[in-house]
Order: sequence, then C-alpha cells, then structure tokens
Amino acid sequence: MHALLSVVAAIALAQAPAPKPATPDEAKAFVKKLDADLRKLWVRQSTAEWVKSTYITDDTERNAAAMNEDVMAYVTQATKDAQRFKGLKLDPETERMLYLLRMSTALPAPSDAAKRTELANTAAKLEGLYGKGKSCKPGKPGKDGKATEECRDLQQLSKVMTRISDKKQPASYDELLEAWSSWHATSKEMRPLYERLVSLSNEGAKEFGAPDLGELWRSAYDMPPAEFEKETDRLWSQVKPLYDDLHCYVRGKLSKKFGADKVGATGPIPAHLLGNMWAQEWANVYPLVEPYAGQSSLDVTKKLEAQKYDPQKLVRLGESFFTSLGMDPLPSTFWERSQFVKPPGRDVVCHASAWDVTFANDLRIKMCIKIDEEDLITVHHELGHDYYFQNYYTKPVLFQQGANDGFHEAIGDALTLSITPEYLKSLKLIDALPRDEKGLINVQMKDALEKIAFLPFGRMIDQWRWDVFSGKVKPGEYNKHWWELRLKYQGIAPAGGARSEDFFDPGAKYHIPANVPYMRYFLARILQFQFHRAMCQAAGHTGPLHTCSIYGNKAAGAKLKAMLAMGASKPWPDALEALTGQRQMDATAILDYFAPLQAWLKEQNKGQQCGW
Ligand code: X8Z
Ligand code: ZN
Repeated sequence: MHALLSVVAAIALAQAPAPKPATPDEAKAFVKKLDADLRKLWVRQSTAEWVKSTYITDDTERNAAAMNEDVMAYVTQATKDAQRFKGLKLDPETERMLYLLRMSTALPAPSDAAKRTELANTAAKLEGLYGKGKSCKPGKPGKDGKATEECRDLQQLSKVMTRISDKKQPASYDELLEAWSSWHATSKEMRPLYERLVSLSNEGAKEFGAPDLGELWRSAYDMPPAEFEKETDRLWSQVKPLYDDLHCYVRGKLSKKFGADKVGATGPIPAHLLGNMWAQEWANVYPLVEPYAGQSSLDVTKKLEAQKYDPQKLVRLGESFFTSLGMDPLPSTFWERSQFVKPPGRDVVCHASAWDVTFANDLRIKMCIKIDEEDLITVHHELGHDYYFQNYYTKPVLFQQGANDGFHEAIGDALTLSITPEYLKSLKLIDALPRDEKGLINVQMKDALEKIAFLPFGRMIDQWRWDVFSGKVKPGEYNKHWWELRLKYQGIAPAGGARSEDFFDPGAKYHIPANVPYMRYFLARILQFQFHRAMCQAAGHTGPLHTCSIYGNKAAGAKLKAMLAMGASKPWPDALEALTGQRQMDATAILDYFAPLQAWLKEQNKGQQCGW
C-alpha cells in the first residue's frame, strides 16, 4: 500500500467506533430468534424429507435437497454469528442452545454456495441410491420375445439371509453368498459421491471450528472429543470378553454345520453366515446354535403369523407397552400418516425411522413391516423415538433431541428388555415358559445374538468414518480399511478373500450413504440395560436383572417420563442421573444381565482356541 494512504487508513481506523462487545441480553435475543427460525426451517425440511423418503423420485429428491440447502446455509451462518458470544457469561439455557446449534447438523456445509448445493445434492443422491438399490440379472424373454430383467431389492435379498436356519427351505451356503454378494455390489456407484461428501462436509466442519467432521461428531457428548473416544473404548473393553465368548461358541456351531473348510475352527467367521446382511445381529442363526434342544419353543414369528398379526396390530401391541407405563396413546394422526408397509409400485426408504414432522406431536413411523420377531422389536424401537418426541415437543426446538443421541436409540430397546417369556406367554406368543436353567440359557442365547453380537459392529462403523474424515484413510483404501475393522472388532471376514476397491462395501449399510452417525447405537446397547436396571429398581424388582419386566409399572414409567421430558435441555449426565442416579455410562448392567450365559459359554468353550 502507498505510504500516505496507509497513514490515512490508520487514522480512519482509529476514528471508527470500535465494534460493541456482545452482551448476554443480545445472546438471549439471538437464541430466541434462532428457535423461531430453526423451527420454521426444520419443519419445511422434515416435510420434504418425509415426502421424499416415502416416494423417491428425482423431483422429491431435488425438493428435499433444496430444503436441506436452506437449512445448511442458515446453520453455517448462525454458527458463525454465534461466535460473538464466546467467552460471555450466559444463562445456562442460552449457553446450551448455542452449544447445540453447532452440533445440530451431521452434515455441515461450507459457506460457498456452489459447494453447499453440491453437498446437498450429493447427500440426496447417496441416500436415494441406497433406497433404490437392486440387484438385477437378465430374466427369461417376455411373451413378446423382448429381453427382461429380474431384480431383487434389499428386502428380498435379506429374506434369503434370514433363511439360513429355515426348517422348510434352508438357504445353502452358495445361495447365502450369492444374496450377500448381490447386495454388496449395489453400492459400487456410491464411491465417487461418497468421496465428494467427505471432502465437502470436512470443509464445512472446518468452518464450524473442527479439524474434520469426525471430530465435530465426537464433540456432541458434553466432553472433549478425545475423551469421548476414550469412553467408547472403555465401554467396548468392558463388553469385549463376552463378545469373544459368544463369537467362539457360534463359530464352533457354524463350523459343524458348514464344514471346517468353510468355517475354520480358528479365525474369523464368513460375513454371510450370520443370518443378517451386515452380520450385525445374529438372531436368525439361533436354531443352529440353540444350547438345549427340546425346550419350549421361542419362535415368536410362527405365532405372530398363526395369530394373523398384521402391521397395524403389531404397532398397537407396541403402543400398549408404552401406555401400560402411564404414557399417552399415540395421536390419531399417527395412524393416518405413518407408513407401515411398502407401498406398491414406487421406491421408498424402507429403513425404519420415527418422526415428529412438525415438531408438534406429529408422530409417525416409516417402516416396511414384515410380520416377524425382528420387526416386533423394531416397532418398539421406533416407538421409543416417538415417545421421546411426545414427551418433549413443547420445548424449544434445539432441546427437542435426546440427552445424547445414544439415549434416543435406547428407549424403545430398554422396554423390549421387559418382553420376557412371561409377557410373551400372556400374549400367547409362546406356548410355555422356559422351565429351568436350560430354558434360561436358551432365552439368553437368543437375546445375546441380538444384543451382544451387535456391540463390535456398533463400535466399528464410526471408527471407519472417523478414520475417513480425518484423512487417515484415503479413498483408495476405503474397502480395505472397512474389512480391517470388521476383522478387528467383529472377527468376521468376506468369503473368497479380500474385497477389492472396485466395491464400496460401507455403502451397503444404510447409515453410510444416509450419513447418520452410528456410535449412538453402540451407546444405546449399553445404556438400554442401564435404563432397564434403573426402571426395575423403581418398580421394586429385587431378583436377577434378566427376570425383571416393568410392563404395567407406573412408577418405572414416571421415572422414564421425567428423563424423556428433559430432552436435550441439560448435559446428558444430568439426564442419566435423573433416571439411574449415575453420571457415567456403564456396561455393568448388560454384563449382569448376561451373567448366566457368560458362565455357560465359558464352560462350553473350554478347550477351544477362541479369538481370531
Ligand atoms: O437404524 C436403526 C433403526 C432406526 S434408528 C431401525 N437401527 C440400527 C440399524 O438398523 O443398523 C436400530 C439398530 C441399529
Ligand atoms: Zn432408532
């Protein structure tokens, strides 16, 4: 700059009034406006999302992406504006809202408008690809002689996976592998889009003051991000020994069934042999690993079919559990607006979810319900979300969230822990109660295949994303790292050796293309037992934890309600304390619950070389 000019500029600067320091009152006014603005934007956004998810077309996708873009633009700007209040002594409510604002999106956008548009469109395309995913091959020529295609979607391919232990029509090793491989080929084309999503959202995260998106996600737990990561490791190390015992036992049984050439007595389990597309929950292999044959049947699916349950009746059953605790019935609009079954002739996002579309008790679930035990549990899971919404919808919108996201995922599941054999028998969903220790071990095995098998999967998904977002793992190693973590945490491996980088296997799991953080589900598996233990105490239960059911207990319901009503208005340790008296997440409840099974597994595994 010219010397004289710079002197002039310096004088002008000295004379300009200094920017006024922000005041606590301004911060209060800021969050008041923020609440009103966000409410308006979020209602528009979730309306567009609902329409898109229940009717995937180019138009609804574009429409939803446009709304997301508006929200992104607003949140990016508001987060920057809120910087003015940093360091001020604020009232707790204002302080909390400003904290939650920065965490309010899983997909922060850069302020550059073109990049923001690209990010919103990329995210929409990725989720759309998952919802539309199909595996097609040439079919028989049609009557007119023209070529046809035979396509199978996730529901159809998953159905094959569940037939691993079917009595009438068991799927063979090769059939299972074919279904698994077919689904895992559908996500190939997501790879370049995902790369863009990582790079653009990382740019956004930087503008939010985080080094990368993984760290921003880890900042949402009322503690420094590094400490949160340590917490997840601590919890995982508490439960890993039990997982290892289960893995060892199941591997032994699968080895017997499929032969040692397919499932070795040591080493990982092939990923397609656990009755689930992602090997995340293993309940479908129960008949293959049943500890004691000849006990009373635990096959709820058969009974649901025999009793002619339809989707509506299944959801009513879920609702009745919540009302038995003293909660309100679901609003009539729930029954009018929810999607229970896959509508014919159009693509929808079948992955189950729960909604309060207008943040005003406008509760819904969106599912493609099958009449089986898995969806009986999922219905309770989704209603858990809806009942959280129902208890906090009068709060400011930023407080209309779980105390942390793991809490939200844990509510419905905590209640399903009270779906005991006694409860099922009262509904005539099983004929007889397990009689003795053997019956108990059978029940616990079934529960563990659901709850314990999930833990390493829940822990590894975001480890992969954290490593991707931080740049530790480059795009050329996406698949390699995915399978390294699958091996490390779960002890599973793809059949037929390494999967090449032609595939994008992470994309075959909904939450990756949909960009839903996953650590919440790991936390939830642990928290739900902690919640269950506390509610059982409130209900006056004294015996072992696995014998407790809080069904119909209003005292337990009142305690739960009190926590739900807090939403995210307080740091999560306060909410945890309100229900459990503890301020730390703690895996001792899940370990207590499964103590009988763990002792039994240790006995069974004697002489085996466990681990992989
Ligand atoms: O995504 C879900 C719910 C919707 S929040 C159906 N879950 C995870 C999954 O399916 O992978 C519930 C269990 C874990
Ligand atoms: Zn959920």
